[in-house]
Amino acid sequence: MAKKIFSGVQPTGNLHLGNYIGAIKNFVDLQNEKNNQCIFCVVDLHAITVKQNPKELKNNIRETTAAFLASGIEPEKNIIFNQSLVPAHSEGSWILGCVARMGWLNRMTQFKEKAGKDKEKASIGLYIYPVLMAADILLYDASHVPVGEDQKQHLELSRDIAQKFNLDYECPNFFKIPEPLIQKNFARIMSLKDGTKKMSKSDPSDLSRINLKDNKDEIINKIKKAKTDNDSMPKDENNLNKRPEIENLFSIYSSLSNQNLKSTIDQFSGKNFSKFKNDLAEVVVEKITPISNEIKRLEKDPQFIDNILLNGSKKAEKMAKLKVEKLKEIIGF
Ligand code: AQP
Repeated sequence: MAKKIFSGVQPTGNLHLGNYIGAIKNFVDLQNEKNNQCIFCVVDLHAITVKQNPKELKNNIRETTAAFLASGIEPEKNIIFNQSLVPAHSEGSWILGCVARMGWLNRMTQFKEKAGKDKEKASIGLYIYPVLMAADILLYDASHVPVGEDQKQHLELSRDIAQKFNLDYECPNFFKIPEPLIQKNFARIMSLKDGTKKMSKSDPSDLSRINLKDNKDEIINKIKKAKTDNDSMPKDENNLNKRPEIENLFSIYSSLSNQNLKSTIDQFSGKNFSKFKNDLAEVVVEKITPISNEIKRLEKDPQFIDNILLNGSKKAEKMAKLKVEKLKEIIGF
């Protein structure tokens, strides 16, 4: 069945292997499925929920777009744009914010994690981040939303908002209820330094992640330094969940080699960790360095990237504006 896909990535710098395996790699697979219509958004309005340096933000918007292109997302086949070029996202978000309930938002674990202990000082934008995400998705009648596991809760909130709006305003099919598309395997890539923490752009340690712009030597060095444990090579999947660092490295190898965890375990059974790390580095270098080189090449031509975003935003604007107009009519504006 043809799907209408919407997904976004924040232009907050340091795009990493987790973003690639958990999101961008799937975007490429989805664009290649017959008849799918895909909209990929650089969600810059989401990025400013935490303070950004304006110059860096502009560069990061281009870098994220370059990462889409370098990973194989084709601008002719899909819509690629940045959120702030389409005002309907902000407008829709306000209206949906009047539908969402405080109790729902209070349950969002990402806010709790990102706001930390001092939530009084967190921006209101960070708190209502999932409402903007709901607007992003619902304004395009997206049927499916590919996200990493960490975004599942936000997607469920989008579904709740859509259902409540349809019910409150007695327009049963106005908002399409989107389905999450979460990979069954390797949905969450963890830090190379701590297997219990997700790999993240904002981790202060650069050694915790493989950046999509890392070169060969950086990748090899980071994998060499990745945390392991003192146990022997796993022989099966039993107990692997008690060895998060090992499970993570085996997951990365499996995902990039397009094989399941069991095949990777069998492949390295009886071998030592240095052999495994060498082979892992080889697989990561093979996958990531062409992407890294292409991102750097594209970044030398900012005008080219800006044109892609501008063209994409014109197509996106047409759809989102129409939906907001209908939304306003239903509300009574
Ligand atoms: N570690 C991860 N494993 C799998 N998927 C991941 N994603 C992010 N981290 C991992 C997925 O990548 C997509 C884009 O994410 P984002 O950049 O919009 O937001 P994020 O989840 O906040 O990314 P970070 O790296 O964790 O940033 P910070 O450090 O700022 O919080 C999403 O689909 C996400 O699931």
